[in-house]
Amino acid sequence: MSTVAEKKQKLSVPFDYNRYLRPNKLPHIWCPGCGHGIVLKSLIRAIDKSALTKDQICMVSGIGCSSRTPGYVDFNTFHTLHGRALSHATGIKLAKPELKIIVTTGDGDALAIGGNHFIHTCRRNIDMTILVYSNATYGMTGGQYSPTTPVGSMATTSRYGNIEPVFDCCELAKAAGATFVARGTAYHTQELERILLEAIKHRGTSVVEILDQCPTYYGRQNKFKSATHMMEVIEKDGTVSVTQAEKLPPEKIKGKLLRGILHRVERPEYCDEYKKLTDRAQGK
Ligand SMILES: Cc1ncc(C[n+]2csc(CCOP(=O)(O)OP(=O)(O)O)c2C)c(N)n1
Ligand code: SF4
Repeated sequence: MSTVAEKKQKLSVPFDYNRYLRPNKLPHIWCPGCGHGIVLKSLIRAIDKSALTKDQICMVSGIGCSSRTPGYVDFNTFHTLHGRALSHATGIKLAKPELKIIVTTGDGDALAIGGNHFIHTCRRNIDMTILVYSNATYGMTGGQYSPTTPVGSMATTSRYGNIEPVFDCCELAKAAGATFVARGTAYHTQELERILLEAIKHRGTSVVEILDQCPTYYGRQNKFKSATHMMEVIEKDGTVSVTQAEKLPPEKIKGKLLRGILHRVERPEYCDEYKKLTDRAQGK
């Protein structure tokens, strides 16, 4: 057990993110105030706590601002096609089941063009961690509405307000068969770190929806004053933790999204079943 003085000294040593980054790929492309970099810091701290080595991890993405993440980290990485991160990740996992696969994908990448891959990955329960960066917009291509853009919101493609209802990413993942489902935000960084660590440790498909902000498009188009204003309204005031929600009356949680681990069950994992099948076919 460490003493109070030892704990204080530990806290005063800044965490060395550079150990996990590729300095020659920096600076990154993200705009000032974008949530994607904040999420990356929580993710790196979670990976550090997981005891996985850098070589044991393969980070895969599609295309989008959030999908640029694998370019900046010193793991095995694969930047693929828009909406196809999960099909590539599935192939990598089947070829090298010993790797820990972490997919970074936007709400557009995962739930619009990649929606089909998303539900079938969850259905198979293949061992990978999918982080859906949910900023309610297509950031990279100029702020078109996405499947998580709230009704009434402005976007490049909805000048009079979006009329399409949103996908609840977590409910979708759960219904499709994911065995670990959680939601965090870029505002609650320490909580996000804890959620990501649990998601990484889980065997099976783990999905974490992360509410983060695109001040450049969603923020400006919807008259938010700043990135911090977005974080306060959408991520802090717009959510409530599952533990808090249990103690609050229904009127206090109405209209808010739940944060925390929302679903965790055990179910046969795809690579294990595939190995059994190939062994059987080979008469082993
Ligand atoms: C097949 C294909 N269709 C469309 C595009 C254009 N495109 C690139 S990124 C993107 C959307 C990105 O939005 P999201 O996945 O939510 O990520 P964000 O940029 O918001 O982090 C689109 C439509 C593409 N690159 N390839
Ligand atoms: S356009 Fe939006 S999502 Fe893309 S880097 Fe800028 S703030 Fe982030």
